[in-house]
Amino acid sequence: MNIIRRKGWALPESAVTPREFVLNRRALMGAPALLAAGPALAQTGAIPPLPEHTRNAAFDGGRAITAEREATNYNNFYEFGTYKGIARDAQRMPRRPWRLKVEGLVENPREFEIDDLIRMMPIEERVLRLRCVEAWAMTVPWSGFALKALLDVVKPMASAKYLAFQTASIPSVMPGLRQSWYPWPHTEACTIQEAGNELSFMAVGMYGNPLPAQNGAPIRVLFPWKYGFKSGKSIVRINFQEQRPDTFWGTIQPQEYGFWANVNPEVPHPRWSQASERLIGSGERVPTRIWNGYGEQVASMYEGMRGERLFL
Ligand SMILES: Nc1nc2c(c(=O)[nH]1)N[C@H]1C(S)=C(S)[C@@H](COP(=O)(O)O)O[C@H]1N2
Ligand SMILES: [Mo]
Repeated sequence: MNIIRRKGWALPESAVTPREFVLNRRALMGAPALLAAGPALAQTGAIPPLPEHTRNAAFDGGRAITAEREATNYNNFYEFGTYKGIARDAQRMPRRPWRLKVEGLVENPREFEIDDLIRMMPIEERVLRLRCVEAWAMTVPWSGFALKALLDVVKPMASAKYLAFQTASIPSVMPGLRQSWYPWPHTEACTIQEAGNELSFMAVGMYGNPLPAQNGAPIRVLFPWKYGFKSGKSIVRINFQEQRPDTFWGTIQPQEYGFWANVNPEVPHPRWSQASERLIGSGERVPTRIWNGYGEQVASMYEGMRGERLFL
């Protein structure tokens, strides 16, 4: 058994709040919005360690785990900027307090305080591959819970066909939100059937520790068989709805980033091949696999679907 404990050096966030964040708060003290948020920001503090949990041997990643410093320093998180080096600036994002609303067509709509949610869910570790549409990939030990377990708590109604995952918008720390041509807030979506698939995962940690800001703290979704842009970060709201939600990338460029976005080496992006992928860290190139190698768990969901562009 593989028990995951926090590292001894895991500190309350207040002890590691970077200087820029402190300066930023002071610089903006006069802003009415921030005054309103003042008490909440003042409480930005302890991030509890993850509860003890074990690795689920059914998800071993199938390849070498990416070095932690690579996976946490090469990111896509457009709220902080459109370049890969957003990790440092993302530290300004307050990770507590944090609430996740789960609402819409569910019998038990809930607003979870994040640490209550983590305490109540069955936390496990899974090593999963993440494949970005830009043709790089990483393999990460994520801690979290099956999205299915959340469905069991909120109980979707029969009319719920889709889930929309909305990322936090915090203009005071997310300079990307000023790029007003993007359809903020970042929203991505899946079907109710995809949400109930055992592979759909809500991550709250990686490498045994709470998620770092740049990877989507404190909670993000993962659809390991789809291109990474479907896996929204820093989620504040999950809405169950009947209509297919408008999505971030589907609004920007629907011809290049479709709703389904399942990984397939034989369906090129209009501007580049998807036949192979680069493993971040090692730089090695390996062949891309259909469904990112997870066909056994997911392919049957799409059997017989007609008229849908399943692969981008
Ligand atoms: N809110 C939000 N979520 C997001 C993104 C983003 O820009 N904003 N980028 C996506 C893309 S394109 C990828 S590949 C993954 C990257 O996750 P990582 O930085 O943890 O590797 O996050 C996805 N989730
Ligand atoms: Mo991506």
